[in-house]
Amino acid sequence: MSTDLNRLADPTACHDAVDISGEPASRLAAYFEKMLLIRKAEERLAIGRRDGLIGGPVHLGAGQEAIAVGVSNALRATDRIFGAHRSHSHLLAMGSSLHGLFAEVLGKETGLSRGMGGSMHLWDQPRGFYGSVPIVAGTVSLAVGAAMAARMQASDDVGVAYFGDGAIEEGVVHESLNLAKVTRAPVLFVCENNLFASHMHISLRQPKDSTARFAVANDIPHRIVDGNDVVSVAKAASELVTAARQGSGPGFLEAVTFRWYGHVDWREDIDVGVHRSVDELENWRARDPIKRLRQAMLQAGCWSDRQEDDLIGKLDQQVEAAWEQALADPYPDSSALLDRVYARG
Ligand SMILES: Cc1ncc(C[n+]2csc(CCOP(=O)(O)OP(=O)(O)O)c2C)c(N)n1
Ligand SMILES: [Mg+2]
Repeated sequence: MSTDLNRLADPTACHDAVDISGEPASRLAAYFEKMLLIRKAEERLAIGRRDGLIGGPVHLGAGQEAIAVGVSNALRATDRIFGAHRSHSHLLAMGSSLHGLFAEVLGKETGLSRGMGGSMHLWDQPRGFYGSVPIVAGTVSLAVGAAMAARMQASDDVGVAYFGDGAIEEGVVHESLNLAKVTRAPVLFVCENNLFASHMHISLRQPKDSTARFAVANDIPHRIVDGNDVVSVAKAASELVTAARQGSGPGFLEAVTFRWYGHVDWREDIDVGVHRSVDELENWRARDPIKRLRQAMLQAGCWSDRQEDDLIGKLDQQVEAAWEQALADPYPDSSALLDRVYARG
């Protein structure tokens, strides 16, 4: 397990095109489009924050798109998905509206949480996204509860908890793993191990760099994958989700990746601390999940520059239209400030 993790965490390794053998071209094109859409949305938000148009902090996930897109391939709108502070990708990968996300981040009435939540309080239950909160690990136990509820309701829906390598240091994650196992809750734990919690590298916080060892400790089946390889992520997620739907209990996916921006907002190096160097970042940029899929598709002859130009044109237009609309939308009325916060007598 450790050797595998070390290889995946090495920024100079795993630069090759992803292995797409046996994958239908239509599915690959869909992965590509979703990852590119998420990348462009994150870049748009980065610029909006830089230019002072966004009032609150944004935690951007550029570089990590393959995880949400690969995992979501195994999910459906009736599943119960929970995220955290860096969850734009989790939401968009389920097909949420760009406009709803942008409007929320801008604090507009038309936002997914009616402008009351911002980037870290996202919600889109009709698409399976039950919510995200900034409290690190705060939603992990909720995903277990939602999974238990799904089973009591005799459905084969699953709970999903996305969290980071930093969240694994919260006690509630260990309680959640334990409870999920003993109750055989149909939940997928997805640890996006980007090797950092804020500015601290995992080697300064943990005796070992794998988070999946806590799944082993709880006798939960796990996979450790290259989080910048959408096909590997999708295959592993599909196996674990299928088993959970069939009643085998929880699964744990550790996807190793890296975020391109700093911990929060648009600067790459705002929180560069120990162990995060410009060289390392450049190596991780070269491991771009979108570029590696593109390379494989071009080599296999199932993608062309022309198709890509058309797609880029379409997505740029979508992103700009959603952003302009969100900017023009109204803020909530101040009389609504306490609605949905405190019960009214
Ligand atoms: C309970 C709690 N403790 C501390 C924080 C401050 N905080 C916000 S994000 C973060 C780091 C989280 O790292 P990780 O889980 O690896 O997620 P990543 O930011 O890498 O995506 C911390 C310590 C918080 N929001 N909640
Ligand atoms: Mg992290």
